Amino acid sequence: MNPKTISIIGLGYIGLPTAAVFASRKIKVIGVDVNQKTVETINRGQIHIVEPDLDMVVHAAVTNGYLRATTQPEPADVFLVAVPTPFKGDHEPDLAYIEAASKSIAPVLKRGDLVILESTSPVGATEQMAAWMAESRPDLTFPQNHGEDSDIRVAHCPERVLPGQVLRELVQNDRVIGGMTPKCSAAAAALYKIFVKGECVITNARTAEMCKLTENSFRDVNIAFANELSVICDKMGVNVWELIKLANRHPRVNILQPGPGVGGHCIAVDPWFIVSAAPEEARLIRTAREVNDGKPEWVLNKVRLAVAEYLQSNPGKTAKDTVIACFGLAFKADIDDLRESPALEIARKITVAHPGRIYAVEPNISALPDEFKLTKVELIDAEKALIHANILVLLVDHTPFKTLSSARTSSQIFVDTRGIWKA
Ligand code: SAJ
Repeated sequence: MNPKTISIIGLGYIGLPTAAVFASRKIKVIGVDVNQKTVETINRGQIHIVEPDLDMVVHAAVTNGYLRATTQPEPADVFLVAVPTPFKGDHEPDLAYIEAASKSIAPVLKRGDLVILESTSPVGATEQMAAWMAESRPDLTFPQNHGEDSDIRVAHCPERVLPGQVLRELVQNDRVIGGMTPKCSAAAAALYKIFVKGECVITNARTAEMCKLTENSFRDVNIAFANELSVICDKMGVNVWELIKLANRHPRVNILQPGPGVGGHCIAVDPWFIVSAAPEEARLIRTAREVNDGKPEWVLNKVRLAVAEYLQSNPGKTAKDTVIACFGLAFKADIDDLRESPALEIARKITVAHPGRIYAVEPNISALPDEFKLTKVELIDAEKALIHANILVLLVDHTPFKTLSSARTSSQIFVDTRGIWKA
């Protein structure tokens, strides 16, 4: 495939890096986003998200004239939809962004165009997207009713890159390509081969949709196993971190790491799309979600017990005199992303419940999120927190936290949710 122009709809954590990588291969890319500020930032050659090296690639793409952003879709040969798919109140997938994107590109579609859905989606979403476009453009034919000979080709190709390593994984990872017809798949595979060094494996749209949901559910279920083990081991007085290291020496055992819960906008969301489609059958997947979602409450109880223990060994002190420091707010190590972060949720709940001083240590941000304004939480550096806090709560295994253990004093009580501090 040799497209002259590619349009990327949604310039977020997936859309922007993808746009920049296509542009770096000297293809004209039109990025479309509903947010005017995002569009202006990108057109200045800057970025609105944090991802290693992305600023350089975007700056080069814009300066060289290959990448331009706009709020209104324009004609192109390929449209790549990378918009969010959150869930609604009862964990049902919310396709509103995909619907809006489909309806916004429909007026500029022309015969021969290829439309690819990259957003993580429930099974059937690609067909639904094609139906929305067909509704708006009765003058064009689509694969659902014209098969191989349709004017417009439609495919699902889920993104699978790890935040923090997006630029490397975009190029190196294998891609699952699910066209609505074999011709759609072939066109999409040819497109990705422009920059993908991994294999482009062809299947149908529904299997590709389920594949992405399966990958994230697999990880969620495995983290839930580790989280459940951590709760069981705590009850039994067994060190779960040592236990997992030992068990993982078995050639067919590979247990993941327990933590304060599962965060981010993917693993804590996508399994619900399976549960919502098969509520009776998806028993393990639902339970894993519940186990992981229950972990922050368990950690909060540990913090309450730590405060009680501190007060017991320091007669005359009150909870108001007790200083708690939370180490880490991000949803995982060495990133600044606070979205759906269990660490942030725990810090927020400590802030509500604890009458004393609270420190937050988060080396990857320069200011606390707005919700902490007007609260007693103070963003300080790790050294200061280690001097002044009585209770240390380790929530994220950021690299700089790993060596802090030796600086603790024996009177400080700690709650280590990541197993990186020595007892
Ligand atoms: N976590 C643990 N223990 C572990 C591993 C992770 O508690 O052993 C926690 C993390 O702290 C974090 C959450 O799980 O809160 C998710 O982190 P992650 O690194 O497992 O995954 P994400 O959300 O950053 O990215 C995932 C990836 N999916 C898989 O690895 C199967 C990525 O490849 C996907 O592209 C991404 O979701 C997505 O966009 O769907």
